[in-house]
Amino acid sequence: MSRGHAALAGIASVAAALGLAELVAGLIPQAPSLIIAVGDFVIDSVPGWLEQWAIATLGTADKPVLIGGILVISVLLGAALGVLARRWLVLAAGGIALFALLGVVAALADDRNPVVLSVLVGALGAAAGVAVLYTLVVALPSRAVPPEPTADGDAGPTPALSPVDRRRFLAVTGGATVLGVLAGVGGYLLSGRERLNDLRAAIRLPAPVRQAGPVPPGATLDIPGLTPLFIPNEEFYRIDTALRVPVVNPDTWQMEVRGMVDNPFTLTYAELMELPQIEADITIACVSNEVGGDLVGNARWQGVPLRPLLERAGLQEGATQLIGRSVDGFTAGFPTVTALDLEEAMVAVAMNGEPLPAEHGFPARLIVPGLYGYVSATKWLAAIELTDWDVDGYWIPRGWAKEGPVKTQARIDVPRPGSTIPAARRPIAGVAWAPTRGIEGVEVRIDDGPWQQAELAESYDVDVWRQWFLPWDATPGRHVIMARATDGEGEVQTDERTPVAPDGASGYPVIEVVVDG
Ligand SMILES: Nc1nc2c(c(=O)[nH]1)N[C@H]1C(S)=C(S)[C@@H](COP(=O)(O)O)O[C@H]1N2
Ligand SMILES: [Mo]
Repeated sequence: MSRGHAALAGIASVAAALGLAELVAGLIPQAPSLIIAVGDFVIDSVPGWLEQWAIATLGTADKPVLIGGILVISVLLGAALGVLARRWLVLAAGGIALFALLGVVAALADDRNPVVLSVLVGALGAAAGVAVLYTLVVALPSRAVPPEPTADGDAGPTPALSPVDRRRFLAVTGGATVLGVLAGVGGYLLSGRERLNDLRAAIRLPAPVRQAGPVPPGATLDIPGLTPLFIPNEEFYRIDTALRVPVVNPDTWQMEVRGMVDNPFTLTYAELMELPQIEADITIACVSNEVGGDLVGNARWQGVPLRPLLERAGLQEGATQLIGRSVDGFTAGFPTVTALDLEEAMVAVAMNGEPLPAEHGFPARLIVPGLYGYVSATKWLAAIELTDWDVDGYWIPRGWAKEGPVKTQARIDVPRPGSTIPAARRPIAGVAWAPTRGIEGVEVRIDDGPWQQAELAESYDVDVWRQWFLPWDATPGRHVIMARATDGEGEVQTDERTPVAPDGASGYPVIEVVVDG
């Protein structure tokens, strides 16, 4: 058998192994996906700066890239094992078993994965892989007539394939590969998302005791290309360390309030939904958002305010930090006083009028105005823990600041940075945010001209970003446009350029456009 054929056989074996493992993982609710397990293991093992670099350069594509990388390595490994199998089938079979074992070890590193099911998934995958490899490398070719020895006496490790057998070999190889891929995709789709959407659709949100807004008509500007006041859920930025979105069943979900409190308690989803809820429009932002970036968004959130929950728990002396703990182990902590001071700080259950989407933390998450998400916005919330200030959330030992207040920022949306536009009278427009402080003014500077006051859309809530625009007679040539915001306390945003680490990017947004003559 040629090297090429052997490599194909190896790839088909790995496809069968991964496919069956993913299918089993999708069919049995608690069984882990080994691919996801390896990915999670990688995320947990890489240094913080590398993880942050991946988020910064790849954005939301970081997860597909990681999974893609794992698959590419698997295919290469499969090809190598196929070639190896020509002479040393047992060794190659051992390689497949080791490959599966690696996945099982990664799965067991996460103690949410049941041991028996993890081993089962790995064993079935390995068995499928070895079976396909044996069939293709041994069973099929052995029916072929052994070839005449060549001049140098080397007949090859396994017999060459006759034309008929070659066709049969390619059919079986292709079939195994296609079946493996289909099983893998099927398993991924079966992994609980569909069922979750049915559960979400059945939820009826209670009417809030305090409503957000109302949003005055003047709060939105009608300028093509300008970011809307509310970002639809499907378009809302998403940042988290979760490779597979946690699928949390609201019927079994519970949230604990515990730690340095006199009366720790637990709430079921039904109990949480019976508590008085508020609604609030809040702009949230990621500390990894570059100046001019889009890891920021505004939504209407609904949920149970934190303060009454903390009062019920009874804060102990020294409980200076509130830590949100996710079902996946992620943690984020911020000063307890923030939760007591801000009426809008909440355990959110809804986003823009519907139960939280799975990607944004279903069934419940924390939302705190004015704090970056990495210290506050824990999704898939499992517990609220009251601690002293010494306990650190997930990102703190990875090089990020302990406190994460959102920096005042403006962004230029129109004209598109780097675009070429016709010479005409047209608006320069964007959004600016300083949650909890509000935006009082935005100024724009074109080339070396003076700072000009932009027109602001009407403000109705300090926690919500504000749209702004400046009419501009665009003259032919290349232009540099910058902007800066002033918050509700009269503080102009700093022009000092800092990177996103450790506490958020600062500096004026600057864009360049070319105006056609
Ligand atoms: N469980 C969990 N919650 C999390 C995170 C995470 O990695 N895991 N990331 C946080 C960060 S860094 C941000 S910026 C916000 C983003 O929320 P969004 O994805 O709904 O926009 O979620 C926060 N909550
Ligand atoms: Mo973030």
